[in-house]
Amino acid sequence: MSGIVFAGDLHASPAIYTSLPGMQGDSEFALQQITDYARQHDHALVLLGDNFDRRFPDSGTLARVLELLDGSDVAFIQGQHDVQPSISWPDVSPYTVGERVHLNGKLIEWKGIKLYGLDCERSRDKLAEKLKKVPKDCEILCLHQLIKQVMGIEEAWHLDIAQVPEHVKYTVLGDWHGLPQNGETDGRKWAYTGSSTMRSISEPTGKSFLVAQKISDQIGWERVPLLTRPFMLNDVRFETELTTWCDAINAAFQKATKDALGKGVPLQVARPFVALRFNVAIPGAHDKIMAAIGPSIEDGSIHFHPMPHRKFTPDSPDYANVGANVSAQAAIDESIDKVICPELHELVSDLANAPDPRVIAVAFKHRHRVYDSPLTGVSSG
Ligand SMILES: [Mn+2]
Repeated sequence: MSGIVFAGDLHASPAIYTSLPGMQGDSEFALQQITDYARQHDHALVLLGDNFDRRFPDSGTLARVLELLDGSDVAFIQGQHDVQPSISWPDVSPYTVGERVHLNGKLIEWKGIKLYGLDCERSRDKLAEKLKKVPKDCEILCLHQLIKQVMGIEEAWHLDIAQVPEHVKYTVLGDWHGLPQNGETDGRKWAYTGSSTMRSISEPTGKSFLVAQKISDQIGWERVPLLTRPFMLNDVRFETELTTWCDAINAAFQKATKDALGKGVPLQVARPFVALRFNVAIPGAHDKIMAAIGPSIEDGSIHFHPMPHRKFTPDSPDYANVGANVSAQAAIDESIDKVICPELHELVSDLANAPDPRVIAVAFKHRHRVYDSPLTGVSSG
């Protein structure tokens, strides 16, 4: 049974990070997997915006994307990254094989499913107006928006999903790069695909796309994982940890590369992205790291992103030598700044060190007149 593949935030571009121009091929490999899957299953494809990383993509990226899309029926909306007021990028090829539909304000029926879409709209008022015009028979609405139900913070969202007309069965959205999310709000079902490639170190590394199929008048959904570049993020706070990391990193990244190649990831994308957050107070940290992995960076076996941790300043070199068996007090000193938060530091230290922490809690409550706490039955006296 053929259906529709929905993929979001491809951000097609040669390289992901400007600081690592040699790390290439991630978005192309993601699109390759998506279009291969669509063709193998005779699915149509919907791209949910930010299909290109820039409003003016480089010609090589544009050519490769058009080549990969060729042969599939593709509908798309535009995100804030790739929006063009006149002709949109997936539309520029005059030799397209397969249908190509810019879904902004259009209703189409593919694979028995009625789809409607809107380009990214950052004005809440304008978006609300546009949503009123969603046709009555639209089954899946495609948007590129951050919704209230996921963002939480008032300033961060553009759409309350409750604004989507009730007759819409499903809303599928791009724009959210975080963990895939879906839910139901006031009877409206919605889902984010999540981004197809990593754009920031803070994103989750697992990527996926969604597939909708209509079976006996019901739309069923499936989430399909994408293969991605191995990502290795480590934290090194003490000298002993750095030594361990330096001893183990080469074997670890070689295994990650081998595993990725075994799953069918091309060599260019199988080379791990290694990020290391390390304490700058560790003596000779940079030299030790480079002695361990310098040659592997040099020959392109890994892409290295150093993250010197400046919270630990050289004025406090003792942190580097606390060792692996760190005491509770040392951990507290490290996590809570004694100068900035003296009261919190004192409370947590007292709680950790007291034979009976309840005594500290009671004393604290009295001192701060927190008499109505629901936590205990301690009398305010
Ligand atoms: Mn995006």
